[in-house]
Amino acid sequence: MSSERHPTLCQVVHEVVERTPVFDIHTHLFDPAFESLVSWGIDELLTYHYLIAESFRTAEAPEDHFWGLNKQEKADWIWKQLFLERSPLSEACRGVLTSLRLLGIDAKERDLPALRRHFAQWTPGTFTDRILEIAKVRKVCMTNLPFDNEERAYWEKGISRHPSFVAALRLDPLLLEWEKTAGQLHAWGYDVRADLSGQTMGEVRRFLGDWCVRMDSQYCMVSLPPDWTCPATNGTNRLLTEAVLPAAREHGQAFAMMIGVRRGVNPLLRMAGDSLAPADVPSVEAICAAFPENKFVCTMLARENQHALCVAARKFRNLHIFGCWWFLNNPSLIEEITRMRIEMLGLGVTPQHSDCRVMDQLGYKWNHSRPILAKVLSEKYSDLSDTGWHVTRAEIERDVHSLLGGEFERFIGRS
Ligand code: HDL
Ligand code: ZN
Repeated sequence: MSSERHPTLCQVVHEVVERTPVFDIHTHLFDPAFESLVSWGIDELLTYHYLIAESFRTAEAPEDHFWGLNKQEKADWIWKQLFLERSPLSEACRGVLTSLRLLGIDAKERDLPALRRHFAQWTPGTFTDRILEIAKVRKVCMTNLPFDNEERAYWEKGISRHPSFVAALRLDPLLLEWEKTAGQLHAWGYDVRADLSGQTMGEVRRFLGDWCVRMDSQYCMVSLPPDWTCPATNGTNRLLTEAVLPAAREHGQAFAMMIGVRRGVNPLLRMAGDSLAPADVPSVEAICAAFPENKFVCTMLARENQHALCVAARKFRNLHIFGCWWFLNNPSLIEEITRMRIEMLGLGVTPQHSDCRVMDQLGYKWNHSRPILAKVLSEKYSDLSDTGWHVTRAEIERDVHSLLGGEFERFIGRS
């Protein structure tokens, strides 16, 4: 492999990637100020929906008893099914153990009650600062839903924000469940109608402006199903093109589209029951072409869409692609996708985000992804050296900062 021809270069690349602080551009984590919404600790780690899906495969009709258990009982069962009765080889299982190791917690005794006792040393606030330090994460972007009553209450009362947490305005209820959401907006004083008539579009723009300002949101975002197409004359696309995109231009918001989820293919798994399907990349190209003044950020869930999405990003400078999302966040696929993206887009991409739901996961998700990025970059810099072009450490540091959130900040106008 070409990196073997330049071992020193390879060592420098790995060192720089390991130590460069990252902007994690999409997570489901909350600033500790959102108290009741903060998820951390071993029982939250073990009841992550990825592990619920995996543990359900190990027993007959587990849903009959699992959903009736409390959080600790659920974690006990998952620990037994996935860690004690069989080796925890999956990426999500490995992640639990990496997170514990990075926190200095030794799991080799396999004693879950003893593991729990370690977490008593922290509060949500001190744990947050410790995990940000361990994971070398300089900024965490949350997923923020003004439509969620519990979260909205924190925004409306006003909170003292943690400096490392920023907000993104999530719009799934507005774009995908308008009939229900119209009632919420109307109750909040926005003159909107379920049939989108009257002042609806202007009032939705006013709602979006109010929340972009209140949250100081980095960008607006939506998760779209695989059958989403553009152009189209449905309610989703009318709200998107007549309200969301104009508001995004007015308030300097990029618009992030996460495309390919099929919700609830197995309802028995509840949040763990979502799947995927290949989506329509020409629709991404069409919306970028139709709205050249808007900035689009995009990730797609199907492995089959990744090459075409790279080509789309080559065609439209107002399109920035990111992440190995969800079912793609596995070492074999991260390496394949990252290598393809750098070969086709150079440094104009954000290779990874964590999608963490549990604060502890920042440790493992970045600890697992960094070496893969370093491996691919080492190869590419070695190939560059073979042409006689030798990069300096400072140039490597510049490039890695760019890939770990710096280019994204430039793209969204927040650098
Ligand atoms: O819609 C999304 O943002 C997805 O990331 C879902 O939250 C999904 O459940 C998830 O957690 N993926 O990692
Ligand atoms: Zn997510």
